[in-house]
Amino acid sequence: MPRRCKYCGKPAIIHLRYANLSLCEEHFKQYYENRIRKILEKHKVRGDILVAVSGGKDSMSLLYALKRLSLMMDINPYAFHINLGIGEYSEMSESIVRSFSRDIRITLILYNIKEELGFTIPEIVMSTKRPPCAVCGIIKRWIINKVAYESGFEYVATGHNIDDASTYFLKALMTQDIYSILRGQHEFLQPKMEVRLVGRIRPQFYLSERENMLYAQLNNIPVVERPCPYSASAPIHRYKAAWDTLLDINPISQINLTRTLLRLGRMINIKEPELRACKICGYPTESRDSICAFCRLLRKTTTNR
Ligand code: Q46
Ligand code: ZN
Ligand code: ZN
Repeated sequence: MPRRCKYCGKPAIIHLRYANLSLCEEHFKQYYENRIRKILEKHKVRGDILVAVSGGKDSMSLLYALKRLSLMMDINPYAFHINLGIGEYSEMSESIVRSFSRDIRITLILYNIKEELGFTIPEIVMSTKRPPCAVCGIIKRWIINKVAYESGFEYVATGHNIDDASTYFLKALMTQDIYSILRGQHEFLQPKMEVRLVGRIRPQFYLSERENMLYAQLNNIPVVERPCPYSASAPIHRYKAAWDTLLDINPISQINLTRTLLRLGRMINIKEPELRACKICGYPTESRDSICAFCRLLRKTTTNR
């Protein structure tokens, strides 16, 4: 027998096994936006929020949901996109983010790394010989924090989902990376403006890629169809694939693993690393020699040119 929506009895378009919940289109959209709203309310995030938008389904759905929520909450989302210089993938991403932000009337801040830093991601990868996604992650984190800080934002929202958080933990468990397990992945990180560190909120932390994709489809949100050419080689994607089997056995296993390890992290409560100002860029770093990972990468790129 076809499943029916728990709230109105109409034919369901999705069954969320982790919650044993069937929903029609209207109630799924409501459920999705409510989950985002609750995370913002829980952490008292309000006012201007810089939303890091890559053009993928997670961040584009986040931007749209925040725009809708801004009609009923005291939040004001701005879109932020970084053109990473990864060939056609970056050109398509920028164009989709540009047109979507314009369509839903959200101010877009654009950052082109070739123009601002003088190098594209492929160029930095070539000269440093480091794994592309590790390079890209360091560069993006630094840029997002710097632009948010200099533009006066207290919070940045990113499109991390439960697949990302649980895979981070799974990989850390499989590689005995105890420090990453205890440090965790969090739905919220407090701003520390005194050390130029902007707060982070991940409103889709407990939503899955599948839910984000469905929300995007139901709202006709455009997304970049082409994957980043580096994504297939990233080890994290291979760990992600392992969840298909585990979720089949236990549909709430991703959420449970994430919650368990976060709880463990709180119980053990490791000392927060001391942050120092990087002596090159002035942004915070944990590094003892006071040179942040971003400046180290850029220095290596310039030297190896
Ligand atoms: S853009 Fe950058 Fe991703 Fe491409 S290089 Fe890797 S991290 S896969 S989200
Ligand atoms: Zn319904
Ligand atoms: Zn630096």
